[in-house]
Formats: sequence, C-alpha cells, structure tokens
Amino acid sequence: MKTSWKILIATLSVGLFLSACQSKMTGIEAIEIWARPAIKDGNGAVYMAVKNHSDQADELVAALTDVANVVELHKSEVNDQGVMVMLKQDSFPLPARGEFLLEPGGYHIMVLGLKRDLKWC
Ligand SMILES: [Cu+2]
Repeated sequence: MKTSWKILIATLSVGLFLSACQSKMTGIEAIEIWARPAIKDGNGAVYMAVKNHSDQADELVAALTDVANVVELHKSEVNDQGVMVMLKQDSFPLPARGEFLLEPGGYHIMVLGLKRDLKWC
C-alpha cells in the first residue's frame, strides 16, 4: 500500500538540528540532513537523502517544522531564459528500493519566513 510521507524538521535552541520521520516498519528513512545558515525573517533550504527500503514506490508530500511560517517542496532549475528558478512541487517520488536526493541546485525543502536564525551546529 502506498503511503504519503511527511518529513518533520525540528530544532534545538542553539544551532540547527534536523530530524526526520523514520520508520523501520515501512522502510522510509531520511539521512544526511542539513541546511545552509540563514537569518530570522529570511528563507532557507533543507537538503537530505530520503531512502525507501521497501519494495513499493512511495512519495513525500510535505515537510513540517516549527522554525518557519511556511514549508514547501521545491525544485530548482534553469528556465528557457537561462535564469535559475524554484518551482513548487506537490510531492517528491520515493522509488522502491531507491533513494531521492535533495541537494543544492535541485530538489529541496524550502523554509519561508524563518522564526529564528539557522546556524551550523
Ligand atoms: Cu526553494
């Protein structure tokens, strides 16, 4: 059965700590989670690898956090005028027994309206 996943991004009071929903029962795992430093009231991007250890394709449909007013799934790409743009996505595919990479210049979780600075831990 296909499940729609949401990633939870949490914070500690000092620096940035990210954790993600992980389920050994269903086999969805988020690893290597990181974000560039960003300032309060600004925007930031979160990157990670999402592994699907199960035999069925799945999808990531949302991300949740308490550090931003809005969280969106985005894809960066160069448009036909040669300008880098970010496009909101409805979901990210999680292929069976595969991995989906969120990385600079590609897919990412966009955090808009930061409630505090994001700092390196
Ligand atoms: Cu973005």
